[in-house]
Amino acid sequence: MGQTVRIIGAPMDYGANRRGVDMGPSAIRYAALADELEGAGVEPVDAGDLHIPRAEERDPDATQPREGNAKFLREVGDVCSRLSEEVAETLDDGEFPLVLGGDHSVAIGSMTGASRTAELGAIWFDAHADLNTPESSPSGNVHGMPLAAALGWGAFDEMEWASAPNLREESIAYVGLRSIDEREREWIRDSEMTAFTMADIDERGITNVVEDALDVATDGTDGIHVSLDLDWLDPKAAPGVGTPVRGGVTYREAHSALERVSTRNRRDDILRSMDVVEVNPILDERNETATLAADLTASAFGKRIL
Ligand code: NNH
Ligand code: MN
Ligand code: MN
Ligand code: MN
Repeated sequence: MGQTVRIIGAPMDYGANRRGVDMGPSAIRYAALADELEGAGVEPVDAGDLHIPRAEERDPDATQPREGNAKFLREVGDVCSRLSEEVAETLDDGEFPLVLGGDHSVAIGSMTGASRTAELGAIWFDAHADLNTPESSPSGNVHGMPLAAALGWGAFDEMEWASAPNLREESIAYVGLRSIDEREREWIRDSEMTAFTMADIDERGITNVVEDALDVATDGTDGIHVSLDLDWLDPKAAPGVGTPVRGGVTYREAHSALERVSTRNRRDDILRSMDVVEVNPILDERNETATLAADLTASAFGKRIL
């Protein structure tokens, strides 16, 4: 048997603008994630779900940053701190942390945990840039902020749970961007991050773009975090997400991308952690988006057609 992959459910929806993503971990498990992983040649172990109080029992505005707006900030901080511990412990135990969201703010916990004892690169498969700070956010939803949080930008600099200790801008690559807020656009241009938009994929093809993203994230790092937001895909392929944006990657492009990740991983042992987020079963059609999430994860771990 290959590597042990520890499945960690983070059924949290505090960071999203609507309920439903808290059911993501159940839906992805129901879509036979464990069998898919076994088929890919790794050994899944399920650590169960983090305990997450229901949003209705909490006050979204109980804690606010010094400036701006970030709903359920205290709750997100609490969950991400616990998740970070679990991810770090998984790595200590020699296993691979696979985090099932939940909304994309879980990535703050994944990345802080995975970067405790290693320089971390990151590939962000997403329609969105997730680079808002509480000051710039148009929505106050923390799922639009995880990269800013992990980089310690804006009001996040004083939140100890948020910053990833060993994650540098220059080791982050976006793939598939198509919905960027005004301030995010300026910040991406001024930053050292690498951003491949849908236009880059149109022009150069998904495999070239992903190879370049892998070069960026692996250069000078000890391993990479792969963050897979299902709204990265076109809504035709992945309807079960809270913030669909037309013009995303196709079913085949998505598989191809994650197959590139696994091919590189087989060669250079680069994968350190991964999260699969934003699956919303309430908005889905026959669990199709969760099924796709499970399939794509298996592709990242080496599942092949033949
Ligand atoms: N950029 C918007 C915001 O910050 C939308 C973010 N939504 C996402 N991100 N689903 O992946 O609110
Ligand atoms: Mn242990
Ligand atoms: Mn996202
Ligand atoms: Mn998104």
